[in-house]
Amino acid sequence: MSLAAPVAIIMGSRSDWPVLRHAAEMLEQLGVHYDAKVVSAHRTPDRMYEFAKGAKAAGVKVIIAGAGGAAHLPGMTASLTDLPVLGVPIESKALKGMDSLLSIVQMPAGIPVGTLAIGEAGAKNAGIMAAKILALSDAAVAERVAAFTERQTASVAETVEDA
Ligand code: RP5
Repeated sequence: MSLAAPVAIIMGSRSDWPVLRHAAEMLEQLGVHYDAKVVSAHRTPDRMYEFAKGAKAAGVKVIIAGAGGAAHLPGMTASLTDLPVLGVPIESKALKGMDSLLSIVQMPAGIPVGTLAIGEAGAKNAGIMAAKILALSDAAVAERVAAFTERQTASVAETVEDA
């Protein structure tokens, strides 16, 4: 029995929400339910462990994990669950998110994290990617993803006259 929304958005700090909310908004646009919570690999390791170990049984299908700096949350979460984990590097002040990106993307073979772009684009794409994963077994979500892509294509003007 599913107890949780199919997508869980977790983030290392409340300060990551202004970026991760773009994933949430994309999921809302695509009609996909999500839960969002702060789960820090460093400050709340027990919460991370409990979440990652329980997510699948609770009905979660895809995890979006955003973190910045020494961004261990996506990789640690992936090591604790069979669910697909999408990592969103947060743009850090000191190193502009390169630290976050490299921390998330350079996983050892055997523990994959699907790493997206740094910041807002990565968060939006994580939302779309999560919906596309669900769409493999949910025709209604597949239709909404296809409609979103069609609308996006139709919105791109060929001319630059009014740009
Ligand atoms: C990481 O440290 C978080 O994901 C966040 O991006 C970064 C800074 O966190 P705060 O100091 O703003 O809480 O764990």
